[in-house]
Amino acid sequence: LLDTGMLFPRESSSRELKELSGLWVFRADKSPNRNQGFERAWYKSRLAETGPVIDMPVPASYNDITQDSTLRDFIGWVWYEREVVVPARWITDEGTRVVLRVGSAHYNSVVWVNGEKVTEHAGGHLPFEAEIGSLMRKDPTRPCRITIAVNNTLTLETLPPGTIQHMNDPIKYPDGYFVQNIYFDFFNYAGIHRPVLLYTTPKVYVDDITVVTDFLDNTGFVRYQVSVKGAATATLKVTLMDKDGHCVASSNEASGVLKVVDVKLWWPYLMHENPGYLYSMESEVEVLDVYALPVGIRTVKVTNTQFLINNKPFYFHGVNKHEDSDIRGKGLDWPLIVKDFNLMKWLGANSFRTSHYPYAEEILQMCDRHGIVVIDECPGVGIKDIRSFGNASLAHHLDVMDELVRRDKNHPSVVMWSVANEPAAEMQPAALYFKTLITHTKALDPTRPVTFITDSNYARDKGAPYVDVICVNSYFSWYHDPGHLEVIPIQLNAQFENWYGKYQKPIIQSEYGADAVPGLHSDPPMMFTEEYQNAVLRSYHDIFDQKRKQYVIGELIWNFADFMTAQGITRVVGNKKGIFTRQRQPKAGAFILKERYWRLANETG
Ligand code: GCB
Repeated sequence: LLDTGMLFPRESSSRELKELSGLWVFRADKSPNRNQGFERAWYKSRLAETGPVIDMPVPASYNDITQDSTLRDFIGWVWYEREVVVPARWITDEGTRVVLRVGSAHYNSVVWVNGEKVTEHAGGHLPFEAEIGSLMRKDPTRPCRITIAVNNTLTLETLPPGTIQHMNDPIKYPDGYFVQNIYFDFFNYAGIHRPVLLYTTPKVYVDDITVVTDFLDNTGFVRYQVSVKGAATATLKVTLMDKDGHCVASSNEASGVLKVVDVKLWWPYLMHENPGYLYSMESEVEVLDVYALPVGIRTVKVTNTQFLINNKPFYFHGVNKHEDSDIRGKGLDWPLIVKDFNLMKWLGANSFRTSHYPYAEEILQMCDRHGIVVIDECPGVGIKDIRSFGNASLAHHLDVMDELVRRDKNHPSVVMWSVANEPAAEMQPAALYFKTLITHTKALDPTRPVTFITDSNYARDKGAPYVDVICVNSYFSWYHDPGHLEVIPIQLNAQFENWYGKYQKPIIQSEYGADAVPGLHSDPPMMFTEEYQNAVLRSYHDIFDQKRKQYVIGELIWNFADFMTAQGITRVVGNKKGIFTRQRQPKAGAFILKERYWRLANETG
């Protein structure tokens, strides 16, 4: 189990922060074995001294930044470097910890500071960090050189999994040719996707905080645990403050329960006139370290027909998203984030799923503040090969859940964990795999329901017995019976009745939709036109309306916006199932959803 916390870096009276966003020096290692950087120890000197370099923005995927298709489609190690000068007091004060934090880098990363390795990390969507102050103090006169090597190669043991296929036929392929096979439907963007930063803490510091909230009548309860590192004993003061900065509860214990009279609950934004209410829980160690955590007080429960937030039924009317946009790929981009939130509110969407990997913490913080509900999905997408159910894969999957829950456990917006998307759940090893994975996740967080998203047959799915909510994807009249809109009512009805009949658990339609190339029209509707996408949506909605008063507790459109995929014969410059284009302009389907979601908002919240 993980032995350190991963609190989001925040400035306070005891902590400073320095963002390293901007231009970094960059080189892809295009040597035949992709390993020259390690063989020649590129981290030992400035990258520019060992070969040609280019400018690379951070955060961003590197793939779409240049005109070079070999970089867009590159597989292997790329090298980033940046020199940074830090305030002298960070170095002279031996009592300061300087932490280097990478928000995320896809997929495997190794980090050096002034030529010395400080950490490595496997996994593309979660943060990692290392204390580097002691290293910087070895030679306080020189700037600090940070080198990060990132490798996007996916194997059967990575999440998502992939395979490297060597093409040895000399008649068809050049010498040494290989390709990356993937089993998921989005472009394998790579690079440093989220901000890299340096932050300081005192030697004695708040390392982790866990809060679990509850309420009874007008009283809120914040059960908390603060872990302090760097001292055997420390005097702690925990203060919970309301939005106006008034103290509403406090304690001097490292763990306990804070009672809040006249509690203001955290509500999703369409259920309450004052949604997304956040208290601030300030943890202060001796007078040394201060960390303020936003806290929303709310409960989540699942019955066999309902999903309850604060004991009120919640109906998910929302979207599936991707972190994806032109030029930046999967790089964190504030204008895009804020635009997407504005569009979700325009639509009346009350929720989304982080398909198919954990999104940036900055996005979850927006959800907390705006009262948007999140199904938090790990990168378990494309588990299709029987070898991906092996022990090494499972061990890594458990580790990723550890890291995900550690990072996201305190977000009130996160109401459910999704451990996978469309795995081959009918395969024999899936039963033990999902039993283990879901039991583990529930042990990490007993307060939230756990699910995975299935497209398997209800009678043969071996993971479904372990989930709290059945999440089903289906593409009737698209991948099955393409062009036959008339089959949707009968097939969708059967889908719901079969799943509910077998499991008596609430059901979310976690994906449905159709590709629409913006501007393509036909009446009567034909596949790939906006009219066809409209017709699919309308037909699904009719059945949702029949079932939502029974046990269907949500509908999430696939997808919020068009997104990039690998090239292939079914994808026309990416997946076009967005109701918005990749540039976030509405297709006709967006207006159908907008009308529907606002109607649902008025009926159900
Ligand atoms: C799915 C997948 C999603 C795809 C989508 C599609 O079932 O979960 O990742 O993009 O279908 O459009 O094929």
